[in-house]
Amino acid sequence: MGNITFTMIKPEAVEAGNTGAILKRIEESGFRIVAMKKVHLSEEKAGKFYEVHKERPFYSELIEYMSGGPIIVAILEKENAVSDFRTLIGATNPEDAANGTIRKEFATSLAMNAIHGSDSDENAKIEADFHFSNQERF
Ligand code: IDP
Ligand code: MG
Repeated sequence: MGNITFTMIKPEAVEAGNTGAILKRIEESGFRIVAMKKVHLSEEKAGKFYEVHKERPFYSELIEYMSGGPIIVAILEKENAVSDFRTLIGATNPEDAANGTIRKEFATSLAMNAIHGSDSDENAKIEADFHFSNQERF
């Protein structure tokens, strides 16, 4: 038993057929999948998920992108889940992402960076609860 983080495989990575390869990287890195599904967020729902970024200049671009196609959402469990997962995915901008990270391998730009990872234990819980009921977690 560890703690949890929340992830999304973003639309362009799903569209490109990278779901399986990314999930393989995640499981090989010691994360256990607690819950997972494929969803297509409405603009309204994407807007609510990213409400913390409302004031940032890229907010409307982000909402359009994240509601532009289906995504994979999942809850992951591991010791130090949040920080270990941020290390695994790499920096927000793939140009700054370290070799061997998921964003280095799969991201196509700063905006289209393949994958999301929660930035704190508190946000991991909020984001997991946004997408999953308790009955969907195993
Ligand atoms: P994070 O995903 O690494 O935590 P955040 O700063 O929380 O990065 O930004 C959320 C998402 O918004 C990023 O993953 C990326 O898709 C997008 N984003 C961040 N900065 C920019 C930007 O300057 N232009 C366009 N999109 C951006
Ligand atoms: Mg973030």
